[in-house]
Amino acid sequence: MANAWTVDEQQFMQRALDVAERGRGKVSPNPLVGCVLVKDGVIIAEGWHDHLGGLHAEQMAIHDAESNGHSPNGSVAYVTLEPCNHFGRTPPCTEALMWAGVKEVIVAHYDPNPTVRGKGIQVLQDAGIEVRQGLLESEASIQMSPFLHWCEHRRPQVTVKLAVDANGSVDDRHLEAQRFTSETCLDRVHMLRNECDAVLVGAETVIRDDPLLTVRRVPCERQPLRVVLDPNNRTPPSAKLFADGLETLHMKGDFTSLSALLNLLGDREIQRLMVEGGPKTISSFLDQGLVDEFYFIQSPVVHTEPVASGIDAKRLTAAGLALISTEEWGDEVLHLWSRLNTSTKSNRS
Ligand code: AOF
Ligand code: ZN
Repeated sequence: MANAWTVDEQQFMQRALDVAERGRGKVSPNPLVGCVLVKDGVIIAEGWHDHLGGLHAEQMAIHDAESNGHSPNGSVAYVTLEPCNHFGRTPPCTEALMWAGVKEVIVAHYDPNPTVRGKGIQVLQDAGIEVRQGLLESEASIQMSPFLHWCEHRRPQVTVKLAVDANGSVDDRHLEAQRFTSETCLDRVHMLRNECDAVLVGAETVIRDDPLLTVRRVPCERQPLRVVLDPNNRTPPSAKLFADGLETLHMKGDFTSLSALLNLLGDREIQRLMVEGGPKTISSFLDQGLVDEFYFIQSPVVHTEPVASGIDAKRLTAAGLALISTEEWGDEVLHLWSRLNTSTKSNRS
């Protein structure tokens, strides 16, 4: 029987989810986590996991209360993830909550990390702290989906980005290689890259576009790992991405199993992989049922000598994806397709 949550409780957890967003792009391989402390129906402190190695959300919230002159003693903590009970990069949050005198902890999502898995909740309950779990759980699971996916499958969630013209073409043979989407759209793509741990393209894209595949238009603390699939060893050694000193994983030769590649990236704690092109590479991921999210960007421009992408709604549906939202990204329209809100399962073999 699900808990019946009050409107206030839902709003407090929503605030915890909102502040967790402040760590976006900075905490991987940790999840985004937010926490608010509530006393007498009012939020007295907020905390979030801000960057890898930084304080956990609960500890930041307790600090926040103290530095604002509030005592956390007797407060209720709303946390988006089950508090940890282990010494990792920080001491256990369970101890911090007990020491602070928090009387109740409300958790959105349990922590599937093998070092936690219910132990955090158990320790709090053993100490006489009331714990309730499940408030805005599915919202939290979407927010921390790369972490949850990696805990379950030990391989990255796969996010594809593809930009097409008004007729579904990815390129104009008539022109030198050039971007056809707007500046605003490019900003959004860089934001998305910044949320991913690795970016993958095929040799074709390196040969035609000579891209850097770095995050440049938004602040970035750690550049994603670049992965180039080059089965026929065609990538020129002079390509820019081999020359900037950042790491590139160059998969030369007959590396046919994308599934094995995902396992390899998972072993490196890559939790979210962005596949940026081109259509041949993207098609291979779709055909093997390996795509979790698809950012399909449609531009109003019309190419003179089009190069058909071969990817449309029918194809995405066949790959197990569903259209979940449509929004404007500058001059373009983003159609976001996903399997994530129907299932977090994928297929590690
Ligand atoms: C929490 N609150 O804000 C976060 C938690 O390496 P560490 O010490 O930062 O620990 C990382 C693990 O702790 C991570 O894999 C996840 O299980 C949990 N993250 N837990 O209580 C937080 N970020
Ligand atoms: Zn913790």
